[in-house]
Amino acid sequence: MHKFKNFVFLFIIAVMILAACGGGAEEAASSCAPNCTYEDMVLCYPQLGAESDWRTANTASIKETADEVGAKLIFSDAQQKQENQISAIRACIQQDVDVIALPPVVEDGWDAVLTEAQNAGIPVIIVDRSVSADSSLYASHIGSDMVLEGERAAEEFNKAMPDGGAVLELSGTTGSGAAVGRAEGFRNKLNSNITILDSQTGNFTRAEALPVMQAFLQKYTPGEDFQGIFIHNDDMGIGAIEALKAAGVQPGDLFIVSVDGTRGGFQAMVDGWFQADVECNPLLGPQVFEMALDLMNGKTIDREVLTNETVYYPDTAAELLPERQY
Ligand code: GYE
Repeated sequence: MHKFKNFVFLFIIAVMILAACGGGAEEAASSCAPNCTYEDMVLCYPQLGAESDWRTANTASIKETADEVGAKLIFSDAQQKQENQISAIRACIQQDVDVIALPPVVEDGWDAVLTEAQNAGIPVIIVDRSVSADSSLYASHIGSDMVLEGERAAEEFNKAMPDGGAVLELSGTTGSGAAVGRAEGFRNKLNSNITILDSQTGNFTRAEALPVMQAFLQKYTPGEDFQGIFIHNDDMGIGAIEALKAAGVQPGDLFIVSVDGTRGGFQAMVDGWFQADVECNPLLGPQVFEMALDLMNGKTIDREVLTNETVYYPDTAAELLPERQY
């Protein structure tokens, strides 16, 4: 009986400890809750880099929203290096920010620093790309459905190449949620009579895509060995076009589908190089700040917020180009 009482006592203690540690999104409320305003907010945005026009637009959206609502923003640029993002997060934890909004350069390797933020009682919103960490380590994810984007791209090739063919893939940063998701979606939906002849990364940049495309053109003859290219973002597409032009390829010789829908991508459609551009919207600032405020006020938030997106085509590109915000 004595032993049993001890057991019950220890069990109750264990339950109490677990209850105290288990940080749900709603428990992370700030001391100003439930009346926190944007003036109370310090938001940390350890941006992953400045690799593309998409990224530039994302940074601008975050900075503009902070200014508009009157919140304090701690912004940094990790130059596409995860270790820099991790150091920036640690610095933000040290400064006891209210919320961290993290656009992760790659999917893996976040468990330790997310646990540190959680232990410090700072909620983390994962923005744009996803993480592989357990979802109990962050409050929510706001961003695009990268798998769906890859599927949409595949459907364009299926329509354009009903009798099959071969395509090249210029993929984004290795291990990034955007590249992994787009590659997966593309393979999910691509008809079995269309083969992926080769796939190489251009790290989402113009500068790195150019030599990758040049190397492809050394190895494979356009029109003969491959009829199309799936490119994971517009900046790499623009780098690839330079290589194609230099090799004497004409707009329309190949069926090219890109992702993002930046002004550069629209121009490439106007010029006849891209046959479709799958939208990926970088203007996430307003949603991020709104959710951050809800977290500070202890409100229940959605664990996943996906952006509504479409596919753009050359027939409306010239008309839409002047209105593009990025
Ligand atoms: O497509 C690309 C950028 O993660 C969705 O990153 C983002 C991607 C975007 O470099 O242009």
